[in-house]
Amino acid sequence: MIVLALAAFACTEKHVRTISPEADNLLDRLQQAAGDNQFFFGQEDFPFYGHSWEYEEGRGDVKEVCGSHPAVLGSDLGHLELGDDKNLDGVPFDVMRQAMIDHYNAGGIVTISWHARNPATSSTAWDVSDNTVVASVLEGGSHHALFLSWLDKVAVFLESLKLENGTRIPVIFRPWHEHTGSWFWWGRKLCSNEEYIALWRMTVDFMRDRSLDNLVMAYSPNYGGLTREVYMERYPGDDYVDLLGLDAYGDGQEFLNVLRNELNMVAQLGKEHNKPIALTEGGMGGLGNPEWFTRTLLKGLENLPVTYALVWRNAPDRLMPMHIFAPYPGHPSVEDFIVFYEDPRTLFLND
Ligand code: BMA
Repeated sequence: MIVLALAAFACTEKHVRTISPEADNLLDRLQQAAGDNQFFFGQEDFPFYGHSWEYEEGRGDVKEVCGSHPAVLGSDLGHLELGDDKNLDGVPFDVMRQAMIDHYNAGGIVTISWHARNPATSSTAWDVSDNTVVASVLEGGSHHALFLSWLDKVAVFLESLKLENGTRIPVIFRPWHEHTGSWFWWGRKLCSNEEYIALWRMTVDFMRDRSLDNLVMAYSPNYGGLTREVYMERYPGDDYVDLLGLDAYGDGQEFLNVLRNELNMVAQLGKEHNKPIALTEGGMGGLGNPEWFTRTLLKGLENLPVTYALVWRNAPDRLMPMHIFAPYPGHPSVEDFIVFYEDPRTLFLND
């Protein structure tokens, strides 16, 4: 009896789950938006660069099209694990930190993903040459110590996201995403369900042991072929996830049908598990359909309790031609985007 009681105490002492008032408030804001049949619009990296500019204070492609920045700022921590001062897309971490704090102060929402490099081969997150990598970072594995040092660097960054009064800003943290596909070293064919869940829990427990209570953990499988079973087969548990996501890229009727089906399923799961849901990543690469925002995105989310939708980055054209997911001034989808912006269901930073 005594032994059991002690064990239970030790268990609750370690990995304690607490959520800061700011993170709790963020969850409430998300649920409230969905309750009002609205969603927050977001874009990856929008304050750092756009189609034809880089690092110019105050600029933003979306803002230059409709008058407001997106409500959600997404950015990625890839290469932080290497000790670099810029992320995998060249964004200095100091600039990123300040932009996140400023965005929160302006009323916005911040989300972070992490395209961590392959810890076994030192190549990119997309190196799927070896299916023992996840196992190797878990306790007892050959890359466990290295991986803990990576988690430490991420924790240090997350700890630094604070206001002058010391309050940490709430962050939707979304590691190990699109795991139902097999293009990242943590993908479906690259590890077992048990290994994936262990990777996720180890990540969350590490942050909890550092008292990081400002994180809203987002789980985001990839669009396509998602039955309930597939969506949930790697679910780390209600204590380890705060938001149910979906990453979905595409256009056209077939895409729309599947998107709505899968979001419906995620919405049902969100209801059962009492978690907000979101389109955690998406878009139409190159934005070739000038009516994508109203005909695909708005239609895709219609009457579903999706709390936010984040489109991917507008990379500078000189670096990646037409790697764009939102309009910039002069783009053929500007007119349609303004209709999207003015729709009472969409929430931008100005809202
Ligand atoms: C991908 C592309 C890459 C980028 C990565 C991480 O979808 O945009 O160019 O490095 O995301 O942001």
